[in-house]
Amino acid sequence: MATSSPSKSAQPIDALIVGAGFAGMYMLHKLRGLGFNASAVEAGSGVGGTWYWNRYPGARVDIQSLEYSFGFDEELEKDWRWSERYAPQPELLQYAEHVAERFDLKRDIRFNTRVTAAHWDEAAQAWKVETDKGEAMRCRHLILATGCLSIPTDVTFPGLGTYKGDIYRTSRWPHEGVDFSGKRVGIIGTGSSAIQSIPVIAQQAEQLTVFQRTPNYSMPAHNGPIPEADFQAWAKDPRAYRAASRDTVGGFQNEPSEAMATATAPEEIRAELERRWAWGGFRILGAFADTAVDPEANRIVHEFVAGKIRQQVADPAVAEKLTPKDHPFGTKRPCVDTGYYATFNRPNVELVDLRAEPLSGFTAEGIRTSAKDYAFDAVVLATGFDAMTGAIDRIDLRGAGGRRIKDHWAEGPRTYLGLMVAGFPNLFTITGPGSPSVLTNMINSIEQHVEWIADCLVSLKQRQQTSIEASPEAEAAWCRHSTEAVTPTMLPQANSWYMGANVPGKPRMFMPYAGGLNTYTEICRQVVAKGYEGFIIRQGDRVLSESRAFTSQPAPGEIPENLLPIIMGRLMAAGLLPAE
Ligand code: NA7
Repeated sequence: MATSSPSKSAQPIDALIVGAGFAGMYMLHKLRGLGFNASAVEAGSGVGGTWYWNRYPGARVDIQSLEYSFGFDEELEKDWRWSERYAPQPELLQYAEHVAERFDLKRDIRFNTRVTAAHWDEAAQAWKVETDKGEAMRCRHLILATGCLSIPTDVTFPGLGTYKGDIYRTSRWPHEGVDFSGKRVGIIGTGSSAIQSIPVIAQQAEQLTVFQRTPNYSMPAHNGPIPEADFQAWAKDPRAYRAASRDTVGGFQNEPSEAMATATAPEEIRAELERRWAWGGFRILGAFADTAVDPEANRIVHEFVAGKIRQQVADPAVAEKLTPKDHPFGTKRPCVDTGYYATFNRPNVELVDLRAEPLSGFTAEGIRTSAKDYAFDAVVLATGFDAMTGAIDRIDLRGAGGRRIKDHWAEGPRTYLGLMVAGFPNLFTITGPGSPSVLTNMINSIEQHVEWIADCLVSLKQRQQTSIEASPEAEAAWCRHSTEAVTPTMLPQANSWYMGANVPGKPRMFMPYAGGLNTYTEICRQVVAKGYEGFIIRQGDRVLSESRAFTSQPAPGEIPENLLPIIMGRLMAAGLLPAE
């Protein structure tokens, strides 16, 4: 830690926010509006977070823009018009800039600056923060708005350094864009970033070769102008529309059905899935109540999607390779595409199945697999992120007694409500591990967290309390509750980034909270209503309020009768319910 900063003797600011994506921007605006002395630090040269970094061709949001936009300010809402159902990245970045300008946020954001260390100073009841610019800052509250998918995985391939062509990462795309005209291009990965960029790159490049290790499920966006009926549904009462979005499992409207696929006639299943496929995007996820829990119900939806892939891809062998087989439908975040499968019908596009011919590494000319050498002018790495914990792990973060977050999270990220960590006073995470975050419409999750944190800071200030931290007991109870929420589902069966499975050596743990945004919001409300249950609140070293238990679990909703045996069975097998 640097000790010679001129700011060292100054009073700590009320809050330092790390990150100026949508979460950081709203947090800054909210706290300033409440009279707090707050500022933000951002690694990029501009606002927008995800939409600042991920500028690859075809990048766009996978939740409808009417729902993926801020609802905290009525005037902002009324003034902004999205051009398409699913806005493209440039428009999302323009929106972020518009928000920053409208609320004059940039004057309190330090750009091109990365926080490298943050240590809790018990005596001062403040965080000492350092940046890569050598600055030292102090703040009462440290709020990590660092994003869930902001640090690319450190994927390396043998011989990568010897490759003579150009290398691009979807997550660090050049701001000036890339012209692939007349080029032979290879792309590694078939996650959402690749699935969005492949159709666009294929139209430009002379030849595109897609290296696929694991196929994903992808639904058509049917993108275009926002249908008038959808627009009117929002315009007639934007408040009610937002409230309805927030009061859902996923933070977006999805027509959730209570019907069971296993108890529905095949022709009705088909009609319902066709209707939702024609609607596009994530609507299919709400078709049946048992898809996420019952393997048979899941297989029914899988078969439908596999049929759709066969319909779109002319060569049956290629269609077969593009069909997911290693994970149940919906256990990884499904992709939303524009012309992905049909792209494989183009004469200039080739699919390489890395399960059949594993990738050996790079040569000076391109990529070598066990079967042959491929020559490229450019290679795109769409290889994913060190999700949810990556950005936090990279900060030398030490709480009370110098405990490192890395040690605290050695077996996976443990938090209370995905908002705070035991032993790390006055440290908040926005959409952190243990919260619904990546299983939801991020904007709605961000707004809920920002408002909860702001209310908490107001409450502390009014009572002249200097610190709040999660009790170890409440943290343990939240981890147990999170495990109970996900165990009955098939979500843990996939080798997904939700599980940390895409990063070698990362502990396997289902990181987001799977109980639903609506349930989660109610839990957070109850925690506050009970006087910040599960938190230890201090004034200096004096404990003012200490309620260590976490009891705010709302009664589970009606569970359909034929799902009960599956749910109970899984909970018992996991030791979460006593065996009968
Ligand atoms: P993803 O979804 O994590 O996709 C990464 C892809 O890269 C995936 O297909 C991986 O295959 C592949 N990959 C990663 N490492 C390798 C190596 N070493 N060799 C071959 N292939 C590899 O990241 P995205 O950026 O596409 O999307 C992230 C989220 O952003 C997405 O879920 C949306 O919510 C938005 P694998 O599956 O590991 O076999």
